Amino acid sequence: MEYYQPEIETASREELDKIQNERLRKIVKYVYDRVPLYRERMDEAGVKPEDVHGTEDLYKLPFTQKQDLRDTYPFGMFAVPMEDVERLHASSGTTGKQIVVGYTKNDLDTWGSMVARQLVAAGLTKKDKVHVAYGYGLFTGGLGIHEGARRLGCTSIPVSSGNTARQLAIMQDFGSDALACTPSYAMYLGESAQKAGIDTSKLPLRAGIFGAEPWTEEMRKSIEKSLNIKAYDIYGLTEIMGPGVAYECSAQKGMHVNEDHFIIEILDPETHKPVPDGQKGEIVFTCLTKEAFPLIRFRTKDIGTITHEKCSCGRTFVRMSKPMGRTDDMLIIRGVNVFPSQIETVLLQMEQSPNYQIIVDRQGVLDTLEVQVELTEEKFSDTVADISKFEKELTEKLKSLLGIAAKVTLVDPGTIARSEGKAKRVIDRRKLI
Ligand code: DLL
Repeated sequence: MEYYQPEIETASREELDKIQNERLRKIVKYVYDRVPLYRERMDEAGVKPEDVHGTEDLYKLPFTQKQDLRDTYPFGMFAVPMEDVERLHASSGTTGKQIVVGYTKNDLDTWGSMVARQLVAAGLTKKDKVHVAYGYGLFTGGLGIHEGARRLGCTSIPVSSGNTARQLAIMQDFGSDALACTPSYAMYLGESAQKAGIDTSKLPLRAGIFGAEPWTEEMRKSIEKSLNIKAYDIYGLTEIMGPGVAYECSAQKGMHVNEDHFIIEILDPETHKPVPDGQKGEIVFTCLTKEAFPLIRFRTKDIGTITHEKCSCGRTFVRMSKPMGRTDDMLIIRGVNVFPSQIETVLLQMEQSPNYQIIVDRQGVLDTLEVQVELTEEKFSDTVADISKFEKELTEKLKSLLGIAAKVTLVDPGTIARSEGKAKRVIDRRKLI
């Protein structure tokens, strides 16, 4: 069995506990001294850094969530001055504004080795060429995998996302050994390869490093067949580290969480108390080593389970399940996080009726997003030319805010069903879980 850092990936529970306890004490003091939000929250809760001796005291610490990042936008929760920040990344927040995170040089080094662990767990070595088709840019996927491939000594092929014909040509001509992208894009690449008559069994490609969105075992099988590879799941989120938080090994029975850098808790979303292994709850992470942007007890809103059972691969890190849903309304469409409230923001900016409905579907292997917007009586009486101008403007605004294209369908006033309780804004016809 190959590991990237065997001494830590197979460390005993006692050693891991010791590392976590020491690092937790240090990071709690670090954030208390450097980030006003933590100092205020901890003072309010009557907790001092010295009250936290180890993971058994985690429950004393206040939670953080996406809203905190929005409230302190852009850099209010950074723990180092900007001169020590080597890179910024961002992702969408619940309304128009992005949330921003930062990495110091050491953070980028750690990130690289965590992703390198994933690549080794997927059977890669420095001899391999890693085709990175996650988006490069503020999204953590592209540059995160890139950092890991670099760290392991692989040859990176930084293709970024899009332009499927070119992706396939590169895969054939350069001989990519591994493909890293969202599972839905991998499905699309597989389907396109078949359509183009490419015999994937003749390609060197043998592993896929897929994550950033929910995907099923059926999708895994279908990708493995069409691309003739073994597909591995990886999990991460912008706020914590992007890809590099948890990864599958050859056993493929859950994702190992990099416990020397993160503590995972599974909490009952109502009581906030830990649930036993195997029971569903909200996934909460604490960063143990990050310098620029260490989050303590960050509520991911992802629902999942963990197990401490021994894994046949020899790794001792706890394993988390695939996320089984979310406690909020975040949708992931073609790998992009979309909140219904972002759409509402655009409509309100354009002084439109707040009656809308979002329809997410899957055509072939691609997610589709349609926004049905009810015209106001006033707009309805406009000329056809005016209405079509409005439709165009709305389409453009949505695209620029969401980062993906949505089909806008304007409907007559009063036609979107009114609800007596919570409005049902989203109809998701994809079968993902
Ligand atoms: O998606 C980071 C990432 C990039 C992970 C590349 C893996 C590979 P965000 O855009 O902030 O970050 O989205 C994070 O995506 O809270 C989950 O809901 C979802 N997610 C991420 N990985 C998986 C996965 C990146 N393997 C949000 N399975 C998370 C299911 C996933 N959902």
